[in-house]
Amino acid sequence: FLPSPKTAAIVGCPFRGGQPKLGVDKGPIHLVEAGLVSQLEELGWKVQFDGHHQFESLAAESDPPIGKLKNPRLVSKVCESVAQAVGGHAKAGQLPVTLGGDHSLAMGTISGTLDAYPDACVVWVDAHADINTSETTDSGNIHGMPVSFLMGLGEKYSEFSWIKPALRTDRIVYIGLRDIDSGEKRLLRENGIKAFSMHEVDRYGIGRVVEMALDHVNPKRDRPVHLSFDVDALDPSVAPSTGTPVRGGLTFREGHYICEAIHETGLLVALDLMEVNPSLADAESVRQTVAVGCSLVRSALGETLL
Ligand code: B3U
Ligand code: MN
Ligand code: MN
Repeated sequence: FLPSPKTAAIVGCPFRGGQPKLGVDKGPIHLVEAGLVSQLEELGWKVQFDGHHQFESLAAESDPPIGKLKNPRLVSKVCESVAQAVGGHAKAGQLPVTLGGDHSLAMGTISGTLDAYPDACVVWVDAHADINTSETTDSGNIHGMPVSFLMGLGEKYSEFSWIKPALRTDRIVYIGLRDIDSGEKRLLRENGIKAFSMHEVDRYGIGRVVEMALDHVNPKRDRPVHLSFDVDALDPSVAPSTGTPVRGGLTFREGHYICEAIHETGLLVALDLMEVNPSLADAESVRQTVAVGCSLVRSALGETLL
């Protein structure tokens, strides 16, 4: 789908409004400072990066909860601007690589991708399903809800009216799940949404899981793919610096394998790397998590082992 020479556009999103922990807004800064831009250039990509997005001007004077939703106006405005950035890069034939920041940003990135490529499918790699609605959420944190907004599930709020419910339930597949709220389990079941939890990764191995996942959302391998990778999909021993680590996650290789296999399809049109939080854990854990984040992006953009 992408013209040559291939250009990646880094969309740095220092944003934490979708969850309560400090520091996740520093994730993109650390990923770029670790050398991500030059690493991608070494893989043969042209890389466009004109600094991280600034969201300060989007803060409302007052942003009280709407129902259970926390920071709703800010999250909505930020995601709307991210949707425009990602959609613009995609329409210009570039590969947007969005660095989070918390995963509420995917409301923006996937909206942008579907605007440019209405036929795209989503591979969502995460410990969590992020499909709570304003009714099912316990935490009120919008990073646990982007998928429901993209699908138009749950109550509609005028503050989020820019979001088109453009994501079909059969155009997303999950890999790595292991911490799903009961309301989310019901939503997945009732909407027939395909998910490969860690149980399926154990049973079939990551190779077959990725193949089955793509068979579901992309049977003819002709649809553009948006890969939304939450670093907490990885086991906390591999990626400790993240807001909601859950044990029993993907190994280093399983995480990279997903990225490599999606690169091999030649169908990747957008990538998110979310929830790297350099303020959590010790310096060595932060270095390790940032390094893993960079290497996941490199794998998705074509780095091979041989
Ligand atoms: N499902 C919970 C927890 C959670 C979701 N995403 C993350 N944590 N990172 C919630 O808050 O909705
Ligand atoms: Mn997530
Ligand atoms: Mn997660």
